[in-house]
Amino acid sequence: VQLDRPAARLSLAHVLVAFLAFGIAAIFGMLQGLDRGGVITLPKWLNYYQVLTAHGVYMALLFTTFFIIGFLFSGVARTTGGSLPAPARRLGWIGWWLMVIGTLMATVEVLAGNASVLYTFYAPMKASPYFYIGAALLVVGSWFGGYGMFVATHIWKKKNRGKPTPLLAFMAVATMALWQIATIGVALEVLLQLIPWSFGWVPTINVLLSRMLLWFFGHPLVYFWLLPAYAMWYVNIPRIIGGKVFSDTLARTSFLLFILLSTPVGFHHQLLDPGIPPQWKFFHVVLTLMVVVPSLMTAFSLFATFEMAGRAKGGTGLFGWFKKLPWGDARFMVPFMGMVAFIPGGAGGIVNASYQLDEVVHNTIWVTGHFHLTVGTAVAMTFFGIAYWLIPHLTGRKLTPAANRAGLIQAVVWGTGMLLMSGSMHYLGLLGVPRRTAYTTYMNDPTALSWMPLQGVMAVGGVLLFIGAMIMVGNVIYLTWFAPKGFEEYPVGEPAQQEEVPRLYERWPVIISLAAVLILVAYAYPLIDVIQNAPPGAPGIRTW
Ligand code: HAS
Repeated sequence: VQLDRPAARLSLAHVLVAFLAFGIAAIFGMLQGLDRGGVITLPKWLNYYQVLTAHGVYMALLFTTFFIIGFLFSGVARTTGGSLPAPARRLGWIGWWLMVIGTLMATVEVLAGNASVLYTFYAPMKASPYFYIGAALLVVGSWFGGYGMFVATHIWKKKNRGKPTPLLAFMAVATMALWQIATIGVALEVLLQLIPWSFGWVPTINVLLSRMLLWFFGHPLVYFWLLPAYAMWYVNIPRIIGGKVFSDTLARTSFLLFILLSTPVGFHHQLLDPGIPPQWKFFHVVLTLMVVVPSLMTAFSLFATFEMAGRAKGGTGLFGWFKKLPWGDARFMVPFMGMVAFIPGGAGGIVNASYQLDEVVHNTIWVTGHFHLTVGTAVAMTFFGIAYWLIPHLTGRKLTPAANRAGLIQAVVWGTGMLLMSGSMHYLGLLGVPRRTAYTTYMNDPTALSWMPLQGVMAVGGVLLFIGAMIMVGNVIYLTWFAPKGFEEYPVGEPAQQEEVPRLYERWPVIISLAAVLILVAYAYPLIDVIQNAPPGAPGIRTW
């Protein structure tokens, strides 16, 4: 199935903005890495915190959100007949414009030095109101993207009564449903707290409440990044390796578990925050360890998919099937490297989530290492792998052997860069090195001086990542405008066996209500507590 032009244009518009943001983010990333490592000193008008904010916002918020919406739209179109109904496309374009306008507003403010608040924009650090409005537009725009996907799938369902939604479209709906729930937190924070406060309409802000609302959003945000990568691993990879989807129902189950469990866990980012009773933190820790389960199911399912495909190709013995996988195909190899990185990345997450262990690593550069393995390697490399077939499919071109080779080289450069950078970050974190600080030797303190060699390794890793990013951007430009014309397959795997999808799996009101109940149990009391008991008059801390 070839996507028709209108659907392809919508998807491509998102993907191209994503890679533009990615390229800019990579430049900022290298600059802040070199500054922190003491290799260069950034000027006052473009200081470390400004550049770090730009890097975080562009990479973690813009690259991901634009790419995800572009990819998921294409997945819905591909599995529901090759096109998107007009109302869905209209919603998609409204969303795209809102996101672009929001991006431009936020960019101006960051570059002007009015918003050096990092990508988590914690109060009481204050940015210009236009930065927050830009962020709000980004979120609202992404909602429209989600509505577009809901409408497209709904129309398909009406025409195909009784049939389950195709797996990839189901995953798109699940991801965007999760996103709708997650963004309630940040929307409330930005609209009711940050914007009025930064305009000066209210004198103070309830910092504890703002952090709680941010992390209500912040953890499901990471699953909003992860689930499209999982969709690729579950649905596209089997076809690329010449195999089958191990189990359709298992894949759907893991996505539903993410909807239920990814929000009521935010306190694991706040285990060291004041104002939250420890029993509530412990409750969120328990739920966090439960949200690990769908990832373990995914790992299991991937191993099964690989083994089945390898054996079908004649691989024998305990590991003979492994050799039969298409190691020279960038569409497989690049995401595979991401999967491998996700094993230590996920294990690090479990360390973070373990209440007592987090006391060791919280606010150290270990956490930065953790998210460069998860979002920076597992998710980003999967998105690269998607780009190698999605972009030529959308532009009517071919992934040439040269572009494939460039993809493999890019992956080695990126992977090595991450290994050096993230490895050093994890180690330094255990020594207590703080995250989010510009270059400092703490007045030549011997302990701080002993960190410097590894900070240098981090900077070398950063340079490699920059080179990798530029190869990627070059490949995106090539595949969009210069590769030879032709047809590139949009790979979608078939299930290994026909399974009856339980009807409950598509009863969205029931699923969302269940998620709401869990959220209420996990958050209602602490939220009321933090609103009612905020110390009035304390500087920078009051209820809205
Ligand atoms: Fe995390 C902090 C806990 C997953 C991103 N995380 C962060 C931050 C980010 C982030 C950005 O509990 C920093 C926020 C900030 O700026 O302050 N995280 C977890 C847990 C998981 C987890 C329990 N995180 C992610 C993912 C992210 C991400 C995914 C982005 C995409 N994280 C935390 C905690 C903190 C935190 C605390 C706060 C720390 C602090 O103190 O501030 C779990 O979801 C992880 C489960 C994953 C697995 C791995 C499954 C493996 C698979 C691959 C299979 C491989 C194959 C290939 C098949 C259990 C599916 C095999 C081939 C071979 C050859 C072997």
